[in-house]
Amino acid sequence: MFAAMTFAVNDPEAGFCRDCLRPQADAAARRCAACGSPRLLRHAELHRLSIAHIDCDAFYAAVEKRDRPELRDRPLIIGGGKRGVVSTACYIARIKGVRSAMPMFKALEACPEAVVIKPDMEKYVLVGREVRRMMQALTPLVEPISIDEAFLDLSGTQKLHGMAPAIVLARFARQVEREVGITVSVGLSYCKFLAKVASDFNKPRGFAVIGEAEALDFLAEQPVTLIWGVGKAFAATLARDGITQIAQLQTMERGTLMKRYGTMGDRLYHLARGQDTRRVHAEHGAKSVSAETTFDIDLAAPGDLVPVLRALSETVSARLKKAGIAGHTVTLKLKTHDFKIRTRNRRLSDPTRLADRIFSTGLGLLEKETDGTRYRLIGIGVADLAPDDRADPSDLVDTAARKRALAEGAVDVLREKFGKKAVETGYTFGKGNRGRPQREG
Ligand code: TTP
Ligand code: MG
Ligand code: MG
Repeated sequence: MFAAMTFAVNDPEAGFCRDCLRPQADAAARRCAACGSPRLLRHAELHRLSIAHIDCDAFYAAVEKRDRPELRDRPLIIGGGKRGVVSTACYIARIKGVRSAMPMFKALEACPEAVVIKPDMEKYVLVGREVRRMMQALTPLVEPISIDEAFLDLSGTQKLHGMAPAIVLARFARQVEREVGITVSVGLSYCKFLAKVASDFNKPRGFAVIGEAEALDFLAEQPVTLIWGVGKAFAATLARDGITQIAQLQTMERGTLMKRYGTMGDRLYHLARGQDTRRVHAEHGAKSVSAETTFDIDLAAPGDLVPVLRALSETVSARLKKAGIAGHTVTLKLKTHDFKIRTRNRRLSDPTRLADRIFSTGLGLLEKETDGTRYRLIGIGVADLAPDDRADPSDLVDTAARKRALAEGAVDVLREKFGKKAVETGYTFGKGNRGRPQREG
């Protein structure tokens, strides 16, 4: 594995190869000394930058080409459907002028030989999720922007990966190509604004770097529309005031811009200078995943409470698996007949997403609370969320737990195939649903 290779001695000016990932010794070479690839990446700040934006190339079209290799070299348009517009077009069709949001008849005028496929959203959502999970294996700081793109903050991950963020990202792009069968473009910079700009720079299969040193000069040459939030209408306003280039904004004072354009003026001032302090926020900011049930009548007996706990654990587990996350702490919540809330937590040795581990941990907590108290509500959840690649390691010391984990994997497969009701576990079998299941954030 490449993680085991060391890239420590790597002159950023000489860079590395995006295909074989090997460091390059010759800063002037045009091809990789090891594999001959021309895709060399060099930049003076290469090993210092850690804010990335990744966007899939011609996303819907790429997925369809993957599934229909005979279309690989043909112009392909995804669209039609109800609104009769282009969702996206492959890069071959783009050469002919086809663009997203174009009416389909116009697109076909520009490229009559194009193959048209209706969007299959379900499929794209699954592929998008697969790519996102792979991102989450690189850093917990993944901020999704849309179905095919996200920001990643890789600061401080060098030790974990044994290589600089730039190489981690190139390896990621290669992994997506090999494992998912589509391509991505990467932008690497010191802030979100320029990372996003960079990812668009040499699409498809791009990898562009914008460092701090060149940010001002780079921005000076760009139109104002590059700035986040400057859409058509606002660009027209600026144009009326004689401003079309970022270079002009760079000479203006903050006060003047704010007086004219309010908070947007403040943004223009800072972004024109490459100043963007927005942080990368992890997905949705969810802190826990839980499920709870309020009973129709108050319950006290373990025999009544335990099956409900089991069913709720399965719900939580299913949500975790769907989101590709796991939780480090299991929380049991009880509400007594007189509305007093009791919460009990236990931190696990490693994050889990398995119903069995959530349930058995919750059971341990519940045992201490079944002292005759009547409860009107029970809930179970996990907190301290983490990407699920570190969850439930297969070398769990408890071999019985390992067996159950494997069995649970098999149950998941069956359920996926035949539906949730096809496989019921001992605890839930035949019990039905006793209350109203509720969802928590
Ligand atoms: P984008 O990332 O904007 O576009 P893209 O991935 O097709 O092409 P590229 O990034 O290489 O420029 O959007 C992602 C998907 O979102 C796209 O494949 C289809 C869908 N989409 C629409 O349905 N309508 C639109 O107007 C746009 C822009 C995108
Ligand atoms: Mg895209
Ligand atoms: Mg996108």
